Amino acid sequence: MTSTLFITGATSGFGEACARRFAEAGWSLVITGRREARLQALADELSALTDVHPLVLDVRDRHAMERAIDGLPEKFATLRGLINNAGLALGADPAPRCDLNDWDVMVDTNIKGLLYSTRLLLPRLIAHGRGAGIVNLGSVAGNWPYPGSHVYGATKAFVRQFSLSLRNDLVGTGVRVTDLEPGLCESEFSLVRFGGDQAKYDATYSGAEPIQPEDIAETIHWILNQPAHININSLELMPVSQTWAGFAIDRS
Ligand code: NDP
Ligand code: 8X3
Repeated sequence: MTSTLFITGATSGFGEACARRFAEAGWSLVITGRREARLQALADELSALTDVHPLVLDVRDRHAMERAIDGLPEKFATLRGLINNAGLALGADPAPRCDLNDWDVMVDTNIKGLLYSTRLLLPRLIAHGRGAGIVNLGSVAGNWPYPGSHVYGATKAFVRQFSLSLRNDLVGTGVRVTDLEPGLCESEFSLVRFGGDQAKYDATYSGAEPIQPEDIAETIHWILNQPAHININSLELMPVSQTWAGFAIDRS
């Protein structure tokens, strides 16, 4: 049986690196994202290696998601993998200075978008059965609070709890679920977070030897290729340069 993978957010970072990694390994791909030109260029490139179906989609648009998934060609009827990767942080200011619109976008993308793709694609994963798997992109921010992580971290804590809970409901189907929780990784994530501010991007990664998208793709490839009787429940990884913050104490 062909192995087919659905990736949300394949136009940059982890999603793009996963598309390349799994195409090299011969998996068929459904790749998604909002930036059509990038998505099409990736589809054109990877079509030399495998079947690729690009879907220009905003994961926040439930009805567009339903239509696009309903309309998938028959050859994508069953899925061996789903990588719920589309997501973002907006800002890192203290909560009292934040814009509620940014909080809406994070909740709608990181939580609701992930719920839509999961629920809409579950029948196709269950149809594949034993050996299928979902990898949800959580974050260290879902485990460890840091100043400015508030809503972003809370969305990733949701992703962790939802991932662990979902496993209960999939018992007997053979479908695995993993919450992958990376720390500092170099991608457009920080350009998005800081509104395109290149200086803040550079400061975030400078001297830190951050994890690279290709490292995450390799990890996800490992997770989805575990023997069918093994579920990696959660996996947290950080660059060696990153550790936990100490407790903050206000002495004013
Ligand atoms: P990037 O910014 O490089 O990639 C994010 C991807 O998500 C893009 O392909 C983007 O595509 C897509 N996306 C964002 N919003 C939407 C939307 N509304 N609809 C569809 N696609 C969307 O970031 P990363 O690759 O680093 O991040 C990927 C995931 O990993 C995110 O969930 C992030 O929270 C998580 N993560 C990142 C870490 C890091 O340090 N980089 C660490 C831990 C977790 P487009 O704009 O074309 O729609
Ligand atoms: C992104 C990792 O440490 O910037 O999820 O929150 S961090």
